[in-house]
Amino acid sequence: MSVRDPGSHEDDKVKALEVERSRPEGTYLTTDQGIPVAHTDDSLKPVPRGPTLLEDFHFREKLTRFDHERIPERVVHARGSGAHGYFQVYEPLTKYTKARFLQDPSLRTPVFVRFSTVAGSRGSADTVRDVRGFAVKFYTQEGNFDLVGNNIPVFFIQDGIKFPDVVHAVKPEPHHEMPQAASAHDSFWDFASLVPETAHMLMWIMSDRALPRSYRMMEGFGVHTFRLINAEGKSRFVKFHWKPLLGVHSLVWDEAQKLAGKDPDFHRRDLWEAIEMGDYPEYELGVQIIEEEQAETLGFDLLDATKLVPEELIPVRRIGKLVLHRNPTNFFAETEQVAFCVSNVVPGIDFTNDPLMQARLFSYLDTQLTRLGGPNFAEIPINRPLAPVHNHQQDGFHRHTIDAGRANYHPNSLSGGCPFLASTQQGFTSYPERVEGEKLRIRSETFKDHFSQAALFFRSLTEPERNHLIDACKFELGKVERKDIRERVVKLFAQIDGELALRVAEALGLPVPSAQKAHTVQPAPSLSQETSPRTSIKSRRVAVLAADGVSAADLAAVKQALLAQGAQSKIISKRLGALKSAEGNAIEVDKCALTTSSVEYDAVYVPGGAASVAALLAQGDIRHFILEAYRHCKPIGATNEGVDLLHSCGIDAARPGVVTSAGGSAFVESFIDAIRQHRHWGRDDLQAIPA
Ligand code: HDE
Repeated sequence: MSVRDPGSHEDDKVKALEVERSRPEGTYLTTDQGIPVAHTDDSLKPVPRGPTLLEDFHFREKLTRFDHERIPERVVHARGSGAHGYFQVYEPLTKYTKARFLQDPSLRTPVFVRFSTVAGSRGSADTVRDVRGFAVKFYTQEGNFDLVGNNIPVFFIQDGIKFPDVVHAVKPEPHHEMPQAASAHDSFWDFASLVPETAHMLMWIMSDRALPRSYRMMEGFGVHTFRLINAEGKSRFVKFHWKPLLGVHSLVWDEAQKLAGKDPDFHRRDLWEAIEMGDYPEYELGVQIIEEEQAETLGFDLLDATKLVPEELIPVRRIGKLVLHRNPTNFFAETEQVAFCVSNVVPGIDFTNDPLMQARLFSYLDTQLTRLGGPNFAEIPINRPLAPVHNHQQDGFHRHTIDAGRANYHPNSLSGGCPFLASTQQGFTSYPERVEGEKLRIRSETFKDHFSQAALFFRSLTEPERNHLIDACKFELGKVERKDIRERVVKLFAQIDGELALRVAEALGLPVPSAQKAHTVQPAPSLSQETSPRTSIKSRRVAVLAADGVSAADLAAVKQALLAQGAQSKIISKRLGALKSAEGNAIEVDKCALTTSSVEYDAVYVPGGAASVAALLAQGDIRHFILEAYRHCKPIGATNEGVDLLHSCGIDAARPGVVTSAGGSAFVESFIDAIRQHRHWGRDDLQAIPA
């Protein structure tokens, strides 16, 4: 019988972790030494009121362990959420790479994914304006491959030596440690205005991309150019992409800020609940493959991480699917202790000379030494490869492996030469790239253009998206106290786009810079979120506002139709318990209006029922709920008397995304279609909405 390769089945990692799990069922309490404990509520002392005795080892152990529970949080990406899953390639990629996990479509490679924000501390809110991390650890048969990406395809800086500077600038200011998880402060914009290479990334973080609706609805990018190497040793450049099957969707800024208070765990909860409910997040892995000769013709440098390759230039080929189907068992053991390292690649994948990537190849392993307390962090269960590990590395803090034998060096004869070297076909061999040049601290001339792609991104957005971006700039700079910094930023914006600079300058009461650069750009629609598929309402949350006397018939029709499309509806009322419908039956309330808010939902529905609507009309919270959802451009549906409630709130049934009718299947279809669109930006009366 052949033994299956570890890492060839989706559950291999979960099974490997099972050995490490400790379950309390049927056990008694013990010390760390396994000594049964009969009493844990009082320390040992001379009765009745004497001092605690030093010999109380149980007391000392319990307190000591508690005192040492914390490890340093990640210096960036401290706040995160993880999930287990698997990756499966659609067809063999043999032509491009020898990586085994990309050869066999029947193989499900186990993965662990961690999503994160960058700037905030571990306890900060999920919905802040920020880049999101999208880090994937593939436990392949040839060892771990970590694709440590972000949800934005470019970065602030071109050379990793500036990473400490950009991170210090965006993190809370050193004198008073404020503000938490926010770029809207002087030091960030001071840095940005002095470092023009930030221009392109500034456009992305001021855009809706920095406010994802869900980790399940954002793209991921490897950012750097990598190499794919095939068995013949041929190298091609590659950019990695993750495409969410639910499409790419965002929150709006006012909503994101409110959510940060109402539910700071909004993204974490969304991911957890989706997986618990079987709505497994899915993403396709995409590649842009670029021949070495082609790289010379792109008009920008592939080694510059402030540049992207527009899909219109080189299409993204979707090569496989990632499915997240299991929540971690323990947050600390898995999500907190997972250690991604950009340097973890498998044969068939290699690095390039991108100076940002080069710094990352050093930094990740280095940071884990402090964060995880020594060099043996790869032995922590979540980090341990499924592929066998044999080498002469030894000792250090927290060593688990017990190495047998006398030979802890290579070459040796005492262990018969083992572990022996893999063949060059099997083992990792670096791509033999030719390198020469003088050693100098100089930026390549090919990295000099900081504005063309910033302009390309800005001009590729739809008008509502551009408005959001400009509003974000007004907000951020409105929080900057120093006028000279604001002025410098506006001058920087003028290098990107005249309209951007003009509108931001006007809002800040600053003169419009005279020197403006006019870029002739051919918009790339793929950069706009609005082009992402709007095919499904799966897992969207619809708030149903109801009180006693609600029409059970209206409610049942809409609820069933939403359910059939995979969406959820939650009945919200003034109190928990059961409502009595107009027809006389009992309807269980899901959420009490006190504990929930419109910002937690994707759409609102008001069913008919005269008594229900009259009761809702008298509640300011409910009117606010509807108006706030309207202001956030969410779909709003109402049937029968429910329509009166919208009218009383001043919402006109003819507005975009407002769906009203006397019920029936036509209503349901239009309402579902409105939810599918996600947000309805065409509402031009939003400034007047008091919510
Ligand atoms: Fe990171 N980054 N980074 N980064 N990064 C870390 O590693 C670093 C960069 C990214 O969920 C740290 O384990 C340098 C780009 C993610 O655990 C640290 C540079 C991209 C995560 C580090 C960058 C990323 C990190 C902190 C510039 C997108 C979270 C804790 C050269 C492609 C991984 C840790 C997780 C985490 C260094 C820039 C993505 C300090 C030096 C560009 C998703 O090693």
